[in-house]
Amino acid sequence: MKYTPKISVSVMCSDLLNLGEDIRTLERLGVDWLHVDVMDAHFVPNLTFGPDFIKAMQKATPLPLDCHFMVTDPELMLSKLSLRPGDIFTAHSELPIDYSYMAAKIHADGALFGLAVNPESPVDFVGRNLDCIDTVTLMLVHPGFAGAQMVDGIMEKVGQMRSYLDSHGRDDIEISVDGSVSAERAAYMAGLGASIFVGGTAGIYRKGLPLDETIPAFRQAICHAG
Ligand code: S6P
Ligand code: MG
Repeated sequence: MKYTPKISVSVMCSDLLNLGEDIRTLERLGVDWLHVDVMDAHFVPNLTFGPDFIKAMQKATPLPLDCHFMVTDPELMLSKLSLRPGDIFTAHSELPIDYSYMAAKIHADGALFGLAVNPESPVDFVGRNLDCIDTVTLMLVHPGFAGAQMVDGIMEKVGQMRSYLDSHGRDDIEISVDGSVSAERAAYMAGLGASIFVGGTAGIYRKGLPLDETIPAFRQAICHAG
């Protein structure tokens, strides 16, 4: 397999009043990244975490933070953070921004820069920033909420994005999938070229099932696919 599959667990799905304990469990179970959804109630109709929360998370865990900014002003967010080597800063491709300046700052800290693509956005929305990105996140749901329903037929976009990136000389860019990613769907999308799987209520925080069960099952699914 060309890319090492990674599990990025969505923090907004955890028990926030016991987050410290949850983080210890996720570390013990060997998840790769923690996914932090930042929402501003403008770019998406919901409000979640901000830079101070990310700073607290950086102190709480050595795991890379996979920060997904669903905001209209990602540059403001970047100005309020110092990223650690290995952290990921993902902004949205729908904003009319030339990200090269922000990406240079992020890369100078040893962090990664990614672009997210909403379900209705075409794959070539990443085109004008192709030179400065390390990852692409495909939204499989309309962003804003955990537990949302997957958009019909959207998983096929993984293959389309993989072809687009490969044919533009960027076969090194890893594809992340975010939203209603179950273990079964993750295995299917691993076969189409995705390698980063955001796990929320569909894959990791499943009703009535402990993390000790869901995480090994999810790992098994993504490691034996593709
Ligand atoms: C959605 C957000 C996601 C969610 C994740 C939750 O706007 O970007 O990262 O946290 O989708 O997973 P699930 O399985 O509940 O959809
Ligand atoms: Mg997200």
